[in-house]
Amino acid sequence: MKLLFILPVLLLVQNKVLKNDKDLPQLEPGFKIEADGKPIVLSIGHAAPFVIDYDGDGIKDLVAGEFDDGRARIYLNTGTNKAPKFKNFTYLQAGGEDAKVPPFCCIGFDPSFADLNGDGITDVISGQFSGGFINFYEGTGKHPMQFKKGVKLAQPELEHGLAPGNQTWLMRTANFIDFDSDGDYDLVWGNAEGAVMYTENIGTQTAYKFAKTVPLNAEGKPVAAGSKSDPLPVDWDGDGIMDLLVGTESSGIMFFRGKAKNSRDFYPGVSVWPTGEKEPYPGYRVRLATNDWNEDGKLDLLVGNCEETMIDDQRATIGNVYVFLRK
Ligand SMILES: [Ca+2]
Ligand SMILES: [Ca+2]
Ligand SMILES: [Ca+2]
Ligand SMILES: [Ca+2]
Repeated sequence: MKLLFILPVLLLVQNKVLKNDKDLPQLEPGFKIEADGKPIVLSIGHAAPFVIDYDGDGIKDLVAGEFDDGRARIYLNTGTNKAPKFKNFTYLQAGGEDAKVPPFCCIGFDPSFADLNGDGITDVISGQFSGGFINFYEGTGKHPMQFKKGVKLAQPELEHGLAPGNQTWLMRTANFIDFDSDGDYDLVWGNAEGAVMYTENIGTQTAYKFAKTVPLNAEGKPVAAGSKSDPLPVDWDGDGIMDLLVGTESSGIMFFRGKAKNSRDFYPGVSVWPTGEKEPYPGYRVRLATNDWNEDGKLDLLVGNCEETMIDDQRATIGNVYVFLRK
């Protein structure tokens, strides 16, 4: 009698584990985002996309970080929300000049937009390779967006030095999101060793203060995503529970399905691509964003990559931004 009562509950829980490919959100073949009829090419690669209405006209725009000079390009949308079109770009401005982070190894400008200080104006943040530093550019409220000169976030937890042999603070890919749904922005970040870390904001909406960093887990063990992880917390399967998409060095993208609201524990990671399918883009070191790109009510995936090529007979790296629409 007792068993009969418990069994349906167990089945319900087990169904949440991805059993096979049909449980994966299905994606259409991808395409490269173009500007003026040609694919956008990010200099020295490490393309890091973010979608936001940059000029405040109600139509979403594209921000794409790149390695070269550690800058971020702004592509204003000359089309619509349903059918974005881009022409040319300008560089993201802070303190009256191009905002730059120190590009090194495997990360250039890696933008995350959030109103971190809660003044109603969007700010922009980017991690960097060395020292675990996070660059904070406070928004001024102008349209198109303008930012104050960058500062390193002044929080002890965010200022760990470069300990010999410790890769934890190297290549901090920082994403700000309200992970625990308490109204303030928390920090979810990846690093050179492929971990996914969580630094909770224990301050208030207007005065951030960060707790000690802890790992995010899969089945109770710290998430291990190969190396050079770029985690993106998002409800990817649309069940109301936050999941984790993690871009990796090898070009793969892992999907960790969320177990419960505000839980730091996730189901085991699987590829977002069906079993046996190769990633539908060349290169490696992918950076992710999600957005309903074609406004059909379904969340789509944007992937920035890094790819080796030849420019003027010299070996070089470039990056593109791909869109994968949800079926
Ligand atoms: Ca702000
Ligand atoms: Ca929060
Ligand atoms: Ca979910
Ligand atoms: Ca869509």
